[in-house]
Amino acid sequence: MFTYSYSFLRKRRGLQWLAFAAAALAVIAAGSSKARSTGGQQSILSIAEQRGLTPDDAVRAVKTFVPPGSHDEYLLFASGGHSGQLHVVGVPSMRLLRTIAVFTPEPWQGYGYGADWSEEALNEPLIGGGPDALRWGDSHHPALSETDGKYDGRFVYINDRAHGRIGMVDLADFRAKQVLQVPNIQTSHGGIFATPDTKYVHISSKIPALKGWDAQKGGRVTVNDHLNHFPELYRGYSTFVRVDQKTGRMVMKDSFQVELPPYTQDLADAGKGPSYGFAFINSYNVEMSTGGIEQGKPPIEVGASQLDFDYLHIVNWQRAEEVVAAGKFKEINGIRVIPLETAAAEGVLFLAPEPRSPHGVDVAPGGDYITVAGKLDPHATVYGFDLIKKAIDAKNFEGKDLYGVPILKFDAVVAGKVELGAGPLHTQYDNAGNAYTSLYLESAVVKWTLGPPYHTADQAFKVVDKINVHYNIGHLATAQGDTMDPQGKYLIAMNKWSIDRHANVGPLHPQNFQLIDISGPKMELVADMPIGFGEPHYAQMVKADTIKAHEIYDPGVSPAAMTRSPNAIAGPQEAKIVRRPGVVEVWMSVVRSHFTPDIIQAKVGDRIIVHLTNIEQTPDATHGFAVPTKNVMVSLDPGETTTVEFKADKAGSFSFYCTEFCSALHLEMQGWLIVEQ
Ligand code: RUQ
Ligand code: CUA
Repeated sequence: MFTYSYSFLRKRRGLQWLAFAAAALAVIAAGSSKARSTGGQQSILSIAEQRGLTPDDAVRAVKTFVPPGSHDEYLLFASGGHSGQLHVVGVPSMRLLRTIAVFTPEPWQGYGYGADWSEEALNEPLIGGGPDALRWGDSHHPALSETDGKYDGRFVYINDRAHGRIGMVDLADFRAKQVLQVPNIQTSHGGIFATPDTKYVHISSKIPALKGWDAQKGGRVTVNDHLNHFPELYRGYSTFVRVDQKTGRMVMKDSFQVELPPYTQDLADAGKGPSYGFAFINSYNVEMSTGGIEQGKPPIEVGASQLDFDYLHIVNWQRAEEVVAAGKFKEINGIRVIPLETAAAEGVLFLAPEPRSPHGVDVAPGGDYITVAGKLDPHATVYGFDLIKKAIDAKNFEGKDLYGVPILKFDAVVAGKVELGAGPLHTQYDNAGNAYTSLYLESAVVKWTLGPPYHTADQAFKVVDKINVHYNIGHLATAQGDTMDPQGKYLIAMNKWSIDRHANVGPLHPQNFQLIDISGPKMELVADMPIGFGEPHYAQMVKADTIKAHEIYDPGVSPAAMTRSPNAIAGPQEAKIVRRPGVVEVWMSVVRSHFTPDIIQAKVGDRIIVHLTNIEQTPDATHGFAVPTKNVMVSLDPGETTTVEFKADKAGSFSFYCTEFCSALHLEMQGWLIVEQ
């Protein structure tokens, strides 16, 4: 079966390869007839020799190989960072399957180029002021929807770190359907997370913003002096955005905010199981340093690190619902807000000290432990939810902060501390009571044990393994590792620097995802994947068969509403052009290889409205509708009806065309827009 070169074996890792070959033979002998019949095995070793691969490389290749035509077991939904988008990657093959446009226009998907809601959403002026058309976002933390604490494959939400925006992607068709501006928040970080039932998605502010923006509207302090009144004028906001269970859309009128002190709130996570109804938000800069070296103040990174402790914020959102229902809120910029004093007085908000300047806060699958990673401190601090609950009930407070928020006693709520290494940031979990924390400064992932009931007290909170990654890891994601159904198996290290890991494509290197096999007692690095498009932050990994997207739309469906569009037509026979003063409205059918009508006549200044129906019912029969010299580029999937509107602003003939190579006569799939003077 195998022919191998003895000189190769002798020269190089002969014994290892012999062992590997024997093992491989055994596998093949025990395996399918398919493996035996391909006839390709004879050259495995000679290929390995030619390519300079080691037996370990061969193991890695086999672990990650997904044969042509086969599918990956998991899908990774990874943020696209300041590309503003969301990436979908297959695991274990580490192949990019799809990028979904969310915060940034994307012509391939016809996103933000004249069609339907995406045009409006991306052109909506910001609450509180901003440009007419914000053309970027910084996507950080995706959150798949959950039912009973498990991913349910319905929707995915993602925040815009640069703004208080949330994008919602419908997994029925992998398209963004809503970009919601959350009031009173300028920048965001805490979340998105979904509550275990997706009743709410949560987002909190990053850098505190002017309280409800009202100081901007002629408050008593001038703009120049705002920062000198930081503790009075600025606030953070924790937002519970209500989700419509049928459409996944976020509904502002049923949402509410809890006002927070102007500490810099960082990451956040949802309670589940025993901690259902609670949310946990980290903070740093409780010193409220604003920088300003010229004014004799310390730079922020120094000013924000003066105290030994910052505060973990504990929000009882079920209590908050009652407080809102009792009318104890103020409406600010269209959302119901529980003022800080009310939140403190009514048992909505508590603080617990956490060692200085932490970063991630991650709730374990059982909802029982909450890990706060040290960033500047080499430890993880693990809080017990039972301890938190007990301390709240017993009013075991060490005092109150400046704003009257009760502070729980540190020793009363901490279940364990683990020394992990340099620069711990984020934590994920497996199905055996282990935690995995990224070590940014050390470029490593460390595996450690949780306490009872997973590990006995003497085995609890101990480091059990560590692996190097390349390089400067930020987030990490284990398979379903932030749900109540963690799978173990795989871990993705999301590295900020790649340095020498990939071919040099210029000074802006790709980010580097690394796949780590965590199924055995030792973690094993099995693949690198360059991400040459934005800087991913967090990702979530879900069993691929949880998601059941459509292959085609039913005839005439508008993806924005997922219902049949009133402007759908059945075929070319229903195509028509209707003219009114200043408006040309077209109902156009699109099919291989023709637009009907294929000539549209208009006058300069006319508003042109085209309702396009792709009447195909064949998977992959996507067509485009692109108009040169206009920002009009629509992508139409099989069955889809979409409307595009634009202005005929200058005279001329414009040859619109189909942008997808859809058929042998694709190149003939074009028409004319004639604009008369
Ligand atoms: S961040 S690398 Cu999630 Cu925005 Cu930690
Ligand atoms: Cu339709 Cu090309």
